[in-house]
Amino acid sequence: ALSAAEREAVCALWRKMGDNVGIYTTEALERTFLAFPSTKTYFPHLDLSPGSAQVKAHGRKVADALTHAVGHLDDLPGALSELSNLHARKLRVDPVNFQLLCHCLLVTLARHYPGDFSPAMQASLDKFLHHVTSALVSQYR
Ligand code: ZNH
Repeated sequence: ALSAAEREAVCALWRKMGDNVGIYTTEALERTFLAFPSTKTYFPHLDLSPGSAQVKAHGRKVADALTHAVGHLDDLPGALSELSNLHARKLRVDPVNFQLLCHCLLVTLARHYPGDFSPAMQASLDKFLHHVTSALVSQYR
């Protein structure tokens, strides 16, 4: 689990982001699709071109799920169980792809919050995203 200091770092950055979580999650998705094109195969039904309204809408949903997770750091598996079920059984996303998206989320946040992105902040966010990923892939078998 995250230490008190790690939680505070994640929560502080989330408070600072406010309404921008959706914008930055969308940027992270765009970076993921560009840097790791194989991730696009899960979205054949969406327009993935830069600036796409569909990617923006999807980014907002993923952002809301991340914000929900920040609010439930004590029970991520419980808070994300429905989403885990969706990704495992219906979407069948290979777990490796979560690491790629998480990497791009870190890069995006480092770019927009350079002054906040100390090594400790990076480690805290990485741990948070790792726990989110663990929760999301917990129903894979
Ligand atoms: Zn996912 C969907 C979240 C990752 C793929 N997602 C989704 C949603 C959400 C999410 C919230 C919506 C749901 C509903 O609608 O109900 N994801 C998420 C998160 C994460 C993720 C939080 C991490 C962090 N995903 C992911 C990945 C992938 C994916 C990595 C691949 C690559 N998803 C997906 C898909 C979908 C989703 C395909 C569906 C879309 C549509 O719209 O169709």
